[in-house]
Amino acid sequence: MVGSPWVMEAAAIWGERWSSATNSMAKEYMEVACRKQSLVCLAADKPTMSELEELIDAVGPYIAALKTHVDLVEDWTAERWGAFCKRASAHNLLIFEDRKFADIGKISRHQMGGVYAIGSWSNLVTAHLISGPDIVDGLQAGWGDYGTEGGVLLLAQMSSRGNLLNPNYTDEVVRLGIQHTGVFGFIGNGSRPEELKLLRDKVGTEKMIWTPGVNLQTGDGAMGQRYGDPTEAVLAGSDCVIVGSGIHGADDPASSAKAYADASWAGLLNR
Ligand code: S5P
Repeated sequence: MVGSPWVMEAAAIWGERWSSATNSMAKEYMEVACRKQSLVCLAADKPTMSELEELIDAVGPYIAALKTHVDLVEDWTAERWGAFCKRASAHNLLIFEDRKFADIGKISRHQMGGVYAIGSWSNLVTAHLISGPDIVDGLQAGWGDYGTEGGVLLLAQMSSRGNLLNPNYTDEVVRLGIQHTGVFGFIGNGSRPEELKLLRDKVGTEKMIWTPGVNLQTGDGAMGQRYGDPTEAVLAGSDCVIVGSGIHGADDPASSAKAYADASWAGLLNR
């Protein structure tokens, strides 16, 4: 990858985020984002394997990462999931299991195993820091148990209304997270650009901020979800917009994914 035209383009377009990134997976993501001109992570929240397979085939060219909730799939089998992950890799997508781990370090480590064996196929996972910073070491050990590597996205903010992640909590998550090499970045609130700007100021340039709560139709969503505009989220400091129903709930997921890709890319070019 070193010296390829895409790397040079990624360095120019991402600027300081590229030059100060310490994490190789972050560079992998930024390069794929440039190749596809998309800062979209698909939240593939579909309950059956066939719907997941159909979705990834339709939108793969327009997205730069894939987010899963493995435990909501009704007909999950290890074989079919393995094939699904291969499909994602064929589209050069990092696979991000949004498990929102929160237990003590040693239990989180074991939860990377179990039936789903998350540590064997995920590149990224989410975690709350409510139990303290050892959870990051636990998750890193969980990947190590499979001889794989990965990065943790810590929830610094949430998109849902009334959430309990107050500014003091956010500050502590950022303070502890930016020091840890096992932390890939932070989840920020994509529905509130002003909150996101503050988060970016605190995080600095080294770590990623990925943001759910993004939809081209801004406003309130189902069950307390809130939505902001993808271009505004990127302008405010988001490196990746996480989009679920805006894509998988659309009549034509492929053209919708393309619209989110265009909106997010415009944000990066203007940033
Ligand atoms: O604060 C958060 C954090 C996450 S990771 N708010 C969220 O909505 N998410 C996830 O983003 C959520 O689990 C879901 O998979 C996705 C948003 O989906 P959408 O359909 O609302 O776009």
